[in-house]
Amino acid sequence: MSKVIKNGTIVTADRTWKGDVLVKHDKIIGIGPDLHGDHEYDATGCYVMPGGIDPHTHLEMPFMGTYSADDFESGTRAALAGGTTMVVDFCLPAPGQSLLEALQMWDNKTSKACADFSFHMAITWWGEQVFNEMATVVDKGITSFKHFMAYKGALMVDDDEMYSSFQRCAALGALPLVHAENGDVVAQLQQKLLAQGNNGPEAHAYSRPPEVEGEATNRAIMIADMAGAPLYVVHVSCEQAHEAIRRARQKGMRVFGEPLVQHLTLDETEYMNKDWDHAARRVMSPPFRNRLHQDSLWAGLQAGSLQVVATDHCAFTTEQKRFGVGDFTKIPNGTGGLEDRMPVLWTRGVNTGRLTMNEFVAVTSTNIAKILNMYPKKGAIVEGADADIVVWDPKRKKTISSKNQQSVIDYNVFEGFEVTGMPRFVLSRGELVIQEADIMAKPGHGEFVVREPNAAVNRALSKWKEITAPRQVERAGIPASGV
Ligand code: DUC
Ligand code: ZN
Ligand code: ZN
Ligand code: ZN
Repeated sequence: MSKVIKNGTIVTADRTWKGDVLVKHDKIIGIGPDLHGDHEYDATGCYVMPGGIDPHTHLEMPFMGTYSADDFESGTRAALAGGTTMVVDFCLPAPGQSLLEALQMWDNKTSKACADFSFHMAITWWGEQVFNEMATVVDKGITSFKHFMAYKGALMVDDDEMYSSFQRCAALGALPLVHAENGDVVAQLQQKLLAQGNNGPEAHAYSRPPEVEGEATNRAIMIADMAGAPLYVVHVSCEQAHEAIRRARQKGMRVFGEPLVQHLTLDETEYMNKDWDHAARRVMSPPFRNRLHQDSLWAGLQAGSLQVVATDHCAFTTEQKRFGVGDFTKIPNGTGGLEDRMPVLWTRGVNTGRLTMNEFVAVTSTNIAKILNMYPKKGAIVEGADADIVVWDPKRKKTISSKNQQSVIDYNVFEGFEVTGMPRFVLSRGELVIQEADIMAKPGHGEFVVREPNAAVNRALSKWKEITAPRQVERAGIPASGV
């Protein structure tokens, strides 16, 4: 059975044109004027774009003494409702746990996924077993490894471990990712604030100033350079981190930066709200920043120094957030956003002129597929690509509210946002899953997407290694080599 999306304007990362899109089974098989199929979907007045990809989610993840509330079913249903047809989630081995065992656990969570998914593997400890298992993980199609530079005593790795892992990534053609915050400084600031009696959610932001992020981002970039690895910095929230990425890229280093839709649109005043629940619900790391940082992130997306927009969807209920009453360090870190990323970014980005439609497609889909090596299977409207398609109605409006969201939590950090621009139809590998307010997502439809390692040519960063290659100096009377 074939399907055709008719009378729309196709918008990709590089062009905009009128045309129909023909789908057979799970693939796009034709693009052109006046195509016909067994089922026709009317895209008059709409933009036909590659489905969104969220490169950063935490579904049903054990974290800070609890589990994030959205699982692969509610999380991917929320994603589809907002035009996102694929998520890349984090597989998080406990320190000391086998990567392969953790992968099996994560795989078991995905049986009810409604949309396609992939994983990044977290490196939470280091040893020969991890070194060896990383190769198997890459063979299984997971070609990115996440490193937490914060969460001291839990997930954090030190520079020794990070340098070892980055070198291993370079050898395997894998992409290292970092959560860049200086965990030692954060831990000290947390203790100092608590000792001063500063225990509310606003102290969360004081304990994680932009400097801790800037320092860690610079450090990770330099370590990646010395290891000969590219680098992807998750949730870039401030100018200090963005500046480090910009500078590295200008030097020819292959460094990528990912702002979140939350940091682009919500600011630090949220933590000053008199309502404890309101402030705690917005506790995430890094915290929301001020307007100057937001402007820096928007500028980065415009200039190309930041390439993708994610959510870091890690949703906790109010009840879970209340674990931190009296001690902000116990508030589970994380916010939702999967359903809202595309409509909010369109409304605040495209409708304001900050992003072109093509840039919108690039940062929500195509760039992500390219950086994570799944293009053009994902992130593209071309013949042969997976038919992950969003038919975007630029006039469709809603007011965001927790009352009609797919996430299982009891609030929404974007509550009250008016959005203009939402999906009319969404196809996930050729299946109609969204038709305006009707959600036909099927648990179990989602499949694991295999990703390739980087070609060798994509791995090199600066010339640091060649410049510093050891050269022995012969000296009279002294043997050139020590022993
Ligand atoms: N930050 C969060 O806010 N939640 C999940 C993990 C993270 O780094
Ligand atoms: Zn068929
Ligand atoms: Zn993080
Ligand atoms: Zn995260």
